[in-house]
Amino acid sequence: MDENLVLKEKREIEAREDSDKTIDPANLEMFEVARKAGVETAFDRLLRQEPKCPYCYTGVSCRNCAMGPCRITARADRGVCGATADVMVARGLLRNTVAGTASHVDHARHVAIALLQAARGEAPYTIRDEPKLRRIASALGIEGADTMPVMELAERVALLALEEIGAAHANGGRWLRMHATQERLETWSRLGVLPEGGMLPVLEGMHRTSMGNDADAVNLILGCIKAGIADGFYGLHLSTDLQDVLFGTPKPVFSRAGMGVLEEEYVNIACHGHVPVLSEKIVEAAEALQEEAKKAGAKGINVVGICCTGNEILERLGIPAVGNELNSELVIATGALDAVVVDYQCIFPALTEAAKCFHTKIITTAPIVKLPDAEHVEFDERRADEVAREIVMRAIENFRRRDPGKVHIPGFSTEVLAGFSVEALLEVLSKLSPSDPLAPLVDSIAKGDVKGAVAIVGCSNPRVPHDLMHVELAKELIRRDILVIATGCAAHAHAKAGLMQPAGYRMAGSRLQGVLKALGEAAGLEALPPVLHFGSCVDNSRINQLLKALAEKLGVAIKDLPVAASAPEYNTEKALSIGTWAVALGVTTHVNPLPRVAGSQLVTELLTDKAEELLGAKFIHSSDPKESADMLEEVILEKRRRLGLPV
Ligand code: BF8
Repeated sequence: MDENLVLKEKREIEAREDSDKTIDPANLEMFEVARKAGVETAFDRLLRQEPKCPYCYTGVSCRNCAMGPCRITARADRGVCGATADVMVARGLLRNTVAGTASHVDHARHVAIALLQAARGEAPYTIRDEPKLRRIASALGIEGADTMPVMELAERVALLALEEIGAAHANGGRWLRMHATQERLETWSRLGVLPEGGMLPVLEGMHRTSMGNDADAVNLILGCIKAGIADGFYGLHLSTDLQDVLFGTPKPVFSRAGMGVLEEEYVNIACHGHVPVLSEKIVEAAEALQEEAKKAGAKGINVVGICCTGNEILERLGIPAVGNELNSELVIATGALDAVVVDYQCIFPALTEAAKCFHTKIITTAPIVKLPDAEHVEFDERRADEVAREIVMRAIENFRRRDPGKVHIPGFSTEVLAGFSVEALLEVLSKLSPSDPLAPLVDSIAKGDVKGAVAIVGCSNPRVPHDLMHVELAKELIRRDILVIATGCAAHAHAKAGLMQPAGYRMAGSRLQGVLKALGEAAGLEALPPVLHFGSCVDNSRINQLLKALAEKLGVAIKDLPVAASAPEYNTEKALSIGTWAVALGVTTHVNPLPRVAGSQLVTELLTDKAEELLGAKFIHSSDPKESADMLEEVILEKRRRLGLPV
């Protein structure tokens, strides 16, 4: 137990003025508006949680059975069952990790079912990227992948996906083998952490952490790694693969980011959550119902995106991004949103409270995500068009109830270039080197013009000044000629800060600037942005796709590449499982705030030291952007030294 950590954080949080809580100028402007309207936000509620429970903070508490709840104190070095601090910390971490894996695997399952229904003509979706479907089918070993009628092939792929997700026994793990390198498969097999399928590590993780089971902290952490790997391949990769097949593989697309994308004279609908199966249909329905909006007195319909479903419709359709998770309540306080349509994950229960102060309707759609005081319109892929139409019509009707006197839209929005799938990136690179697209990137890395790359990913968290770590860390890294790739709420932060527009290349170091300019000009742009928008959180799969291609091209393991990752404002369990996957891949990963492991020296050492021996990567932590950049740069320089590259 470390009360000092808890009290230090309390002091820091309580000392913050509004201007210390966020670097997003729109959020800052909205704090005042929200207060006047009586809207409370996560920033306010956080204060009432201080000081945090020191036992939970450091992971030395357990409520898994009814002999407790227990905690480790000066006079109790074990829980009632005998669990030690190490066991409580490891068990808690595994429970969090499997919850993250469960979220992504369930998302993937949802998309696989939509594909299956589309293939059988039961749901109104088409196959927008047939070549990708055929490539995936072929990599999965489906015979006749090149010639089979497209819907028959889609059905085969969807059924195989569902089988792989639910696999209860080792079945070959075709999705895993399609996307993992041979070296990693061997490493994971040696450690006994190869997951059988998507669901089993979750089931097993819940089982082994229940009372009277696994009490070996090292073994429990291996369970975390297994769950992380399951998330990466059966959650993230599977979702991205099938979403690209159904909705198209992203290509570079210009749009705007920030609260200023709301339009006062339009019906504003925000899509919030994660799965494009719903949000794509909302965009289509909004397009079809523009005239209805005009009849209601609006100029038309303006769909915007929040969080990851926002990233999905931004990267494929160029829909503007209104903000990330910590913008979601304050966006409602603009009074300009006629509906917020949510599916699942990262939806604050408090949204309905904020909405009560305005006319805004919160519309839930998933049977597993209902909010008291929200309207529920259940989404069913088979009736997707009908449901989307009904939701959009409700938003249009609600526009009539909007109180213009309560509308306050901050004027901030920035240009963003999104849509960097690996396929799109290779297309840009092929302009410079048609026969060997990766060559220009590899050459730039070898020479040191691009020193390396860092993926900045994950959430926002009011414990950390909003967007500050994402943006300041990215600025530090690009200044040092390190390319940044971003997804999730991090990508929203970078977009709002202008780091995802071509003109942003000037913020990079001179050598990286040269590369961004050369690549950008080849693509008909002023330059490539210094931070590339790789999509939503499930699109972290695209980062592995790129790393695998680079590792295979260079004939080295991913763990030897000059790359690293960071989730500098993480909050969700999903971020934990993704981070664990990254370390399992061999990518050293920076996290902030500190995960709840400080109460166990054994677990802390495993994650921050011993993992390197086992996997070639580890977790690192710092809450300071400059220090974090130093640590990440050192990881990259060390890899360069080992590869014999100039540093
Ligand atoms: O899946 S980054 S707060 S929105 S968990 Fe959630 Fe975190 Fe945002 Fe996307 Ni990812």
